[in-house]
Amino acid sequence: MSLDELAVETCSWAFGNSGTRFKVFAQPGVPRDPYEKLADAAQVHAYTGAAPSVALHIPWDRVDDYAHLARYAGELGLRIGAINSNTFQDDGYRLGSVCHPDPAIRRQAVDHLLECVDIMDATGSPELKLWFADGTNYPGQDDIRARQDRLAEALAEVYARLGEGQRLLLEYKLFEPSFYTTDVPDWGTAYAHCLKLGPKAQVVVDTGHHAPGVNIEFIVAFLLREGRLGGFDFNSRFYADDDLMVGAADPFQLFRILAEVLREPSGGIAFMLDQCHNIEPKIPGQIRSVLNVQEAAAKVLRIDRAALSAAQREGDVLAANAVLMDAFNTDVRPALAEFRAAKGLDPDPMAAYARSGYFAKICAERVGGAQAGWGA
Ligand code: LRH
Ligand code: MN
Repeated sequence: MSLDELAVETCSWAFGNSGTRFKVFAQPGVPRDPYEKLADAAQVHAYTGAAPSVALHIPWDRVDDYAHLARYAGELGLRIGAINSNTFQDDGYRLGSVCHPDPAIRRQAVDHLLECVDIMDATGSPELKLWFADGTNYPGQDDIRARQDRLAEALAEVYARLGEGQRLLLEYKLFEPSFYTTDVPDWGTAYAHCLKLGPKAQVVVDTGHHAPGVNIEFIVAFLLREGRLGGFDFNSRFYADDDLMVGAADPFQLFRILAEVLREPSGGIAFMLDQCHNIEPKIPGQIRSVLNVQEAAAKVLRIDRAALSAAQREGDVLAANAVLMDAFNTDVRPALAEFRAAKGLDPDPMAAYARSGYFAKICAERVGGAQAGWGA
């Protein structure tokens, strides 16, 4: 992959208000509907040239006419990316959704997933991204294996509904909101379900969904080798699912992950952001995140692969490590500024956006109405 081909998918919910269980801090100028979220996402693409699609989350982005929304995205120079389901906010989902003991609740959840595929048909989106909050909080609360049976049954029904060119991306997460079992807790569980489903089912690696110390690039290498890496939910964390800006907490980890992905043509791997800008301004937060992925990718593209393979073959541990560290320690910012200028973009997207006056404009315009958020 060349830097020109690098495309990072922003996420609609990053432009809305978000927070923690302690507080959601509302910010001025926050969008009130999916159209305003798309307008903000278009700003990220306008200044980075590398964010041509935006993921939606249903029902947070529910509209009457999804085809009209997709056309509006097109007018903004964007396309609708992954459609994210939400089976974690209805009162009925207290004990789970597709894994719930009650078949009526499972039916409700599967019907929502099928509605998301209808939305993919209307928006032309190729990806259905499934994350399930399903799990238990206490030993004995439910039958762990029976829940897997229910999950497999639901996934099979949704998989069968997928149309031409559509795929299902299954996301795993170690814990939260469940604190004893999570029904899709790790890459192995997601991978096993995808294998059972078929070739249109792949795994999403959310960089915030692992136990501390897990080597994520190993998981990435393994899934790539199996052809089952569907994409990433990029963010970063110091502790748990902090959903901070990708590359902010651990730029070396992002570099190591991309070093595995960019070894080969990585077409078909979705680079999505899944973040919450709880205290920082949202559009600059997304711009900074896209730039962080670009910088990490630019460093990775400087890895001398021939020298690396030679050192690895010869078992020259230090030489092999040095090849990677040389690339990581390369300051790619001047080259990226030139790369942007050559594409007719401002070399400093953050400064260009700040000078644009867009923020002041939306703060003045977006008065009244309800600001978008997680609605949790
Ligand atoms: C769950 C998750 C999932 C989304 C949500 C916004 O933690 O990572 O990808 O549905 O965040
Ligand atoms: Mn995620």
